[in-house]
Amino acid sequence: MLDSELQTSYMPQVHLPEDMDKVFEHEAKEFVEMLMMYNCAIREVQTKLQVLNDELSLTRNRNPIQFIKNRIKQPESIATKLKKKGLPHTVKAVEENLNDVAGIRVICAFIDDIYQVADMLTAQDDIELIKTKDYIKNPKKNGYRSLHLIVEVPVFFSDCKKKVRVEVQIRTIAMDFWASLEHQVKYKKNVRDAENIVYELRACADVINRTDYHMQSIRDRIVETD
Ligand code: 0O2
Repeated sequence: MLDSELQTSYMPQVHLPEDMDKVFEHEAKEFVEMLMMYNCAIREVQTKLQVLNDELSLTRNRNPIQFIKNRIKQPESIATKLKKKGLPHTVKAVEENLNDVAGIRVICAFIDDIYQVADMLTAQDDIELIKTKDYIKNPKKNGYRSLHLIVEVPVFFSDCKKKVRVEVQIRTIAMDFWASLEHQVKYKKNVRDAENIVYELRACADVINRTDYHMQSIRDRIVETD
């Protein structure tokens, strides 16, 4: 059983299953330490983003980032993903194969802010860009749009330094609004009229995309007159 001291009071959003040591092959303690490490990596990347936003707010009177959300993948979801990929339920398998245990979502007002934030973050010399998936330039069939970056950030502990992966999803407010509703359809069973809902969501995604670009062009005209 897990030592109660290991219960993640510093990670209140993580729900540890009762049978952690069964689920994670007797590595429950190491698993909680791993979650702590991902939690630290989230804090590091989130601070970097907040610093960039503060600086731009002061120097250019602009706030490219509207708000930031973060989440640690729940142990059950980690176990499900490992099973799906045919991998053992071990800390090593998680660290080597899962990119999204630590997740940060950055919400911007305009599409060009998304790319500016991504460029500024990945230009930092302690951030290593591992992978980019640009679902804005190449939207998914269902209409999903977002820029995904997998980055590695060094986290310094008392006796070692570890490079930790974080998935950063950057999208507009409208794209986020769309993705939240679509996520509900995806994970809810027996949704009535699902086929039409999928079709209508696809249409909404196109409207949102046109509106995002239109809003940006209006913003540009306003800025030009400054
Ligand atoms: P949750 O519940 O949000 O954590 P990979 O093995 O990493 O290459 P993966 O995980 O499919 O493959 O990567 P991808 O495509 O970058 O998607 C990662 C995350 O993006 C998903 O995590 C979702 O959060 C989001 N996402 C991707 N596609 C869609 C989509 O069509 N609709 C919505 N609403 N979100 C999407 P999870 O683990 O699937 O889910």
